[in-house]
Amino acid sequence: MPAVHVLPSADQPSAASMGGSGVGYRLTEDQLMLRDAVRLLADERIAPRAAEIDRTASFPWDVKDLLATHDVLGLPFPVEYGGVGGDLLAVCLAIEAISRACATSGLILAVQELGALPLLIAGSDDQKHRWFPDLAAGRTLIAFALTEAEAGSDAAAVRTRAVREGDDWIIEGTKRFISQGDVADLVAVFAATGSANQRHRNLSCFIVEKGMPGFRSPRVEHKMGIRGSTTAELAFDRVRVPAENLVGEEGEGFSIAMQTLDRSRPGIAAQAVGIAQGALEAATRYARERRQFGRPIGEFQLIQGMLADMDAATEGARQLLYKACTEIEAGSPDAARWSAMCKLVAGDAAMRVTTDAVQVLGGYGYIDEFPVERMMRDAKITQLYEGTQQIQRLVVARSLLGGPD
Ligand code: COS
Repeated sequence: MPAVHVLPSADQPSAASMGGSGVGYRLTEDQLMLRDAVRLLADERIAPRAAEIDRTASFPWDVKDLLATHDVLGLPFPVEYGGVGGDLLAVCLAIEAISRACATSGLILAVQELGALPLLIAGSDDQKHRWFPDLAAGRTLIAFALTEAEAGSDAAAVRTRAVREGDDWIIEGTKRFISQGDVADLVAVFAATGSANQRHRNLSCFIVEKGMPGFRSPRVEHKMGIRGSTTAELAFDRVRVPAENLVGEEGEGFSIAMQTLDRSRPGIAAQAVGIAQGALEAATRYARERRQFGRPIGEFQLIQGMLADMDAATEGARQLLYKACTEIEAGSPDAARWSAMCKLVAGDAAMRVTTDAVQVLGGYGYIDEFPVERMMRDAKITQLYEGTQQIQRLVVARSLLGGPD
């Protein structure tokens, strides 16, 4: 037997780059049942609405109610606050199953989780009792407002300010690109409470409630994809927020936002995997039925090769996503890397797979008689929001190399 050559420790791959903690996953009975039930619900009730939701670009309140009625919106919330107590993998299985039919609808659950995460991470027991039962039941919606016109990738550059006045905070500023910001009842808002040179200790997180004087949504963006999911600008004109709406400690906002993204990016990866799966299935169906040169185009090797690559890319992204959820749920110290990696791989897979699906359908792929052009438009956002793919690479590289560059 040849001697095993041991590399000097500095040259050895880290545990992180060798599969993490070694925690494996196997979907539990409950998770399999959840996945299948949500898939059926999506096939029967959401898929028939998807094209119309896209065409009208209006928020699908009926789908929100459907997800609420079937307890899907309760998944991210603990049982003691009226939720279902699903783990991260369960939430992602549901987002994937819904997004396979309609990416806009999958985002309803993803945003409900995203908006609630600051409270889940740093909220007090009182805050959870106050807001979670309604959120878990889907009676209310919550959004997450970090991004501003000048603070996108550079999340610490937030200019919205909150100033203490007696027992209240006064919030002034504008947020941009806030998913479901105009339809939400609550918004987790990140505002500067310190000085700019404190940078990562400068932000604090507040829950702003719909109807608070001075809080409004002046406009909704016109978008390429996820058209039924409203993307709002939010304006805060001296909005008075009581001190009990501060989430966590003053100055803790940046850390809360980063921890939130560690758990929410897998939700976007799940949306991407669902979109890719939907496109793969549509392209496969078409390849079986469409006849050219006297036979189904699925009999041509060039089409077979595309379908095989699409399947492999989708499954690869799915397996990384499930593994990432398991690592993050197990408390991996490398959660940021797992989260960034799964969104990076799944977002790119969704873009490639949906683009190839359009190619398999040829001219029919380019018109709205078939769903793949919508899926291709929807896929693009998964490479952009909750951190661009460039930011995901930066997070992974920092984990490998250590510290900011
Ligand atoms: N969890 C907890 N803390 C974290 C963290 C994480 N995942 N990532 C960073 N931090 C902490 C760091 O430990 C550091 O703390 P100290 O000051 O105590 O050392 C601090 O936060 C600053 O970290 P860093 O220097 O890495 O911050 P940067 O300003 O360089 O920003 C990126 C880091 C780029 C990763 C961050 O700004 C980011 O994620 N940007 C994208 C934002 C985004 O996704 N926006 C989409 C809209 S929100 S839906």
